[in-house]
Amino acid sequence: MKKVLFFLLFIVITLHAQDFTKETKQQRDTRIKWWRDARFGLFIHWGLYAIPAGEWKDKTDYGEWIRTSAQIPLEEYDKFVNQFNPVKFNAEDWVKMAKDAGMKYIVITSKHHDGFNLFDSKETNFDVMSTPFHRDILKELSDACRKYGMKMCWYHSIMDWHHPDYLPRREWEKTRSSEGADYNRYFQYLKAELKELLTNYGEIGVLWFDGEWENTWNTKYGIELYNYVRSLQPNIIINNRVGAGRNDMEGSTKEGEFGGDFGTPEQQIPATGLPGVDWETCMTMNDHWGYNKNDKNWKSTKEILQMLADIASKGGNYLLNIGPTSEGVFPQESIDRLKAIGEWMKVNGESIYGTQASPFLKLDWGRCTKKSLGKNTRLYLHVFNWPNDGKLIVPGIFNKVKKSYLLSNPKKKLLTERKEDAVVISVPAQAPDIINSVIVLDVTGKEDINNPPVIDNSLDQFIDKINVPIKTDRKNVVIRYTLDGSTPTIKSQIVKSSIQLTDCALVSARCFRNGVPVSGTVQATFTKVFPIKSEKVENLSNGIKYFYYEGNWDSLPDFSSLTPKKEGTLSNYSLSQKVENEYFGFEFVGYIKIPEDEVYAFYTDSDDGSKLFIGDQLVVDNNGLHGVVQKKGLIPLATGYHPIRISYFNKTGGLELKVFIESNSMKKQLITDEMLFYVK
Ligand code: FHN
Repeated sequence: MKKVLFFLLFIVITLHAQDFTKETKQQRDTRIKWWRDARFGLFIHWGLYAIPAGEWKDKTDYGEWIRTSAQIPLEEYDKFVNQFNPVKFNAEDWVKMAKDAGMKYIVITSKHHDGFNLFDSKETNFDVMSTPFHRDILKELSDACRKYGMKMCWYHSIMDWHHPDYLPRREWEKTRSSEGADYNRYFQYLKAELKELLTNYGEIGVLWFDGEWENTWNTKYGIELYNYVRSLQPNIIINNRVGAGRNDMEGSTKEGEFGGDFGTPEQQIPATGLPGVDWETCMTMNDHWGYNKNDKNWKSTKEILQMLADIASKGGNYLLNIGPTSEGVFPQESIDRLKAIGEWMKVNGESIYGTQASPFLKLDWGRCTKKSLGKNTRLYLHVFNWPNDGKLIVPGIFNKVKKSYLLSNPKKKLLTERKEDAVVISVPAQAPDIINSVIVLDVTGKEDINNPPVIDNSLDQFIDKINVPIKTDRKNVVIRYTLDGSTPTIKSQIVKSSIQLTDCALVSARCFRNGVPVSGTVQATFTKVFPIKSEKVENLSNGIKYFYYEGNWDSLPDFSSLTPKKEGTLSNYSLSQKVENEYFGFEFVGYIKIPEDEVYAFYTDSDDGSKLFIGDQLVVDNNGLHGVVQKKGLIPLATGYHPIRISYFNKTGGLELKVFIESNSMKKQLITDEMLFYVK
C-alpha cells in the first residue's frame, strides 16, 4: 500500500512540475487529433444574464455583458441568483440535439465574466447551488455527454466582475472599492475552481479561456495556468486565450507570444485560414452570445452550412453558439437550425470530419476539403452553385482520376474527362442539395494543383540588391521567371531557390513540368530606392525621451498642442511611466542608430492607437481605437542616426505598445536599447 501511495505521489509531483509547453510535435498531434477530426462543436453561453434576456430599463440590446454594459451595481445583479430556476433544463435533450446536428464537442460557460458559476463550487457561494434550481448543471451535462459520446468542454473566463480580488474594477464602479484586493489571491481562486472543474466532472476535452485582455493578466500567469490545467488533465486542449498574445478578434497569436493549442477567430473566418496553426472560429447564430429575446437576426441554415464548409476548407473548426433561455431551453430558432444542419451532416458529414484544408486557392462554385487515402487523395467538392450545363469544371488539377460520385448517391459513378489542366465532371441536372451538394473526386497520388509559386515580397524595396525567395510545394516542377512582367516561357530562366535583383523589376514566375507550364503566373514588383540621409548629432546618450499626457481620446491627439503631465528618459519604449490606467498617451522621441544603408520595415503592435515617424515621414500608421493590432511600414535609411518619434494613446481595456524593426539583412526583432539614443 505504501509503495502505491509513494508512486501516486510521484506521479502528482511529476505532473505538477512538468512544463507541458515543451511537448514534442508527435505528442501534441496525438493529443489534439480528436479535436482536429471533430471540426464542429457547440458553444453554449448560459448564466444569470439569461434572466433579463437582453433587456434593462429602456434598452433591449444587451447580452452576457449586461452587468457592465448596463452598469448594474453588484448588489442589484446578485438578485438574479434568487431568480435563476431553469426548470425546463434537460441535459440529455441538449446533448442529443448537438449530437444529432453532427457536433462532436460542447463548450459551455462554467463561468463567464460576471463571475457566476454554473457548477457546485466549494470556492464560492456565487454559484448555481445558491439558486432555487440548486442542481449542478455541469455535472448533469457532463454525465449526458459521456452517455452520448460527446466531448465535454469548459469555457472559463479569466476576467471576473464579481470576485473581490479581481482587478481592475469596472471604471464606472466608483463605489466598489478595490481596497485589499489581491490579484494573486484571485489567481489562486481561479486555479482552485479549475481544479474542481477538472477533477469532479470526468474527462474534459477543451479548456476555452476568455477575458484575458486586461492588463492584470500576463504571459507568466498564462503559462502557469496552462501547465496547471494540463497537470490535472494532461490530454486536455487549451485555446490561445490562456496567454496574453492574441490578435484581438482575428484570433491569431502574435509572433513570439504564447498561443496555447489553437487560435480563436471570433465572429469571422480568416480569408486563408491561419496557415500552420490549429484554429477554430466561434460564432453566434444571431447577434448575441447570451440569450437576447429581442434578437431575431438569425443566420440562415444555408449561411451556417456554407460557413461550416468554408471553415473546414481552410483547415479550421467551427464552434457555433446557442444562448439558452432562463427556463433552460434552446430558442426554437436554434433548435430548428440544429435539426436542419443535422440532416445535411447525416449525408455529408464525412466531407467535414477528419478533413484537411483545400489544395485549391479558389473555386468559383464552392469549396473543397480533402483526405489522404494512403498514397492517394480524396477530394470533397462542396458545390454551392450547381452548374446549369451539367458540367462541373475542376480547374488546374493534374492528377489522374480514379473515380467520382455524389456523397448522397455513392453507388452512381459520375463520368469524368480531362480538358487541358481541368477535370470536367458530368453531374445530374438537379443539385441533390440546394445549399451544398458534395461530390467525391478520388485521384491518384498527392494532389497536384496548378497553384503558382510564391514570391516572398514582404520587403519589396531595396537599395543596392535584394535576394527574392521564390518557392513552390509542387513536385517534379521547375520555376521559370522573367523580370519585365512578361509571362515566363520554356526559354525563361530557372529559379534555384531565390533570385537576386540589382534594379527595379516586375518579377513573374510560373511552374513548368517536362517543358510544359503547369501553373498560373504570379507577379510582384520590386523597387530600387535611395536611402534617406542620416543626421549629424552630438552629445548623445543611450535611451529615449518620453512625454506623458492624460486625456480621453478616440484617436491620437496633436500632442504638440498639449502640456505633458510628466517627462523623462527611458531605455526603451515602455508604458511603465503611465499613472492613469485608462486614459493616457505618450510621445517618445530620440534617434535610432541605423547600422547600414538598407530598406527597413518598422512595426508597431499597439492597443490602442500609435504612429511611428522617421524624421517628418509617417512610416507606421496604427492609429485608432482597437485591441492589439500590428501595422507595418517601409523606409530606406542610410547608415547613421535618424530621428524617430512614436505617438501612442490608450483609452480603456487592454493596453500594449511594442516596436519592431526588420531589414533584408536583419531578422524582425524588437528595437533594442542599443539602437536608441537621445540628445542630452
Ligand atoms: O467578452 C466575451 C464575449 O462575451 C463572448 O464570450 C465571446 C465568445 O468568445 N468572447 C468574448 C468577446 O471576445
